Formats: sequence, C-alpha cells, structure tokens
Amino acid sequence: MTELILSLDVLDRKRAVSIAESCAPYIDAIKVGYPLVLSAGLSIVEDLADLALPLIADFKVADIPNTNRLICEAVFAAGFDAVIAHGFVGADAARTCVEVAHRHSGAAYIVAEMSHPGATEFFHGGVAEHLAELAVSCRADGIIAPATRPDRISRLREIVGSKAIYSPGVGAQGGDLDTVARLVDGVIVGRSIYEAENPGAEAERFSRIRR
Ligand code: 3DU
Repeated sequence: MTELILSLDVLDRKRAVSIAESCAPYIDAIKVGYPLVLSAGLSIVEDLADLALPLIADFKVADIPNTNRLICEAVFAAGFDAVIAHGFVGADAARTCVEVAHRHSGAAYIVAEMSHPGATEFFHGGVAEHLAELAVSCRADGIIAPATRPDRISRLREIVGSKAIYSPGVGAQGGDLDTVARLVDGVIVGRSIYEAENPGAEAERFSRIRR
C-alpha cells in the first residue's frame, strides 16, 4: 500500500483543522511545515492530535549538530511523530536528528533530492546519491525524493533499498500520481488537495493509491 500524506500548508488554524478533519479518513499522515507553524503556532499539533494520524514536522532541519538536536527535541516535545532534515549539512548533523527521533520512538527522513526546477542547480553529479547513502549510514528511516523526476526516484531506490521513500511534487508541481505511487512508500500532496473546493473529496480521489 502506498501512503497518502497531506501537506497542510495553509496559514489559518481553523481552516487547517477543518481540512485535516475532512481528509482524515483518506490519508495516512499529515505533514506540517513552516507556513502553518509560523502562522498558527506549535500548538497546532494539539489541535491535530485528535485525528490520531502521524504528524510529520517538515522543518528541513539544516544546522550544526547541537542546534539540530535542540530543534528536534522541540519537535518531538511538541508531539510530532517524525521530522524531515537536510543531509547536506553532513553526517554528524543529520545523524543527530535521527538519534533524537529514535530516542522519542519517532522517525527521521533525509531530503535526498528536491522536486522544484531549481533543484537541479545543486542536486546533480551524484549529490543526491551521496545524500541517500548518508541517509542509510545515519540509519534514517527514509528519504524524500522528487515526484517530478520518477527516474531519479528509481535510481535512489537502488541505494536505499527497503527504506521508506516519501515523494512530494504530485499535482501542483506536475508529478503524475500513478507513476510515482508505484515507486514510493508515500506520496505527499499539498495544494491539489487543500486548494480544492472539497478537500475531503479530493483526498478520497487521491487515496486510490492506498488500495
Ligand atoms: O506542491 P504541493 O502543494 O503539493 O506541496 C508539496 C509539499 O512538499 C510542500 O510542503 C513542500 O514544501 C514540500 N516539499 C516539496 O515540495 C519538495 C521537496 O523536495 C521537499 C518538500
């Protein structure tokens, strides 16, 4: 089963909770990032907790090991179940995120390659492969790989094996749901669902990948 993860990048707390509630039956997790946390505060986690879905903190943590540790401690103390971190800061810094996550019985995912057009400026020449190897050696639970470049997902799968691959970029960024769903453990979808007139109905449509 391929998971469907809702990327809840809306700024209004009430709207966020209402969208999450209507999508809840059709999704496997909710990804919360800076847009929502900076607008609504970390306490949004408490509002979403009633839905009993895993909450992923997409803070793309990218600092020195000590600061990464402090950030990840705050993430798990707030009630998140997983964190997304960058690997380009080096194995020591990325490993710190993984260690904090595992100490809290949570998960940590490393960004291997991003999905937007500009990502190719730096993610080329083996960089993403290196980051995927780093994720494996740091014992991360998985990687983030681009739905907009399915060939790259296949290449990174060769490196991470059975570790999870979660993939943003379907819909609004142009990635094709069915193509990507066959390659990954979870598809991350934001605008195509939360900007829809009926987000719950749209989430249900996307949830065909869970069957
Ligand atoms: O494009 P969407 O609206 O479906 O949202 C995708 C989400 O995934 C959004 O939160 C974005 O910040 C995140 N993301 C990427 O889109 C691409 C990446 O490489 C990593 C995260």
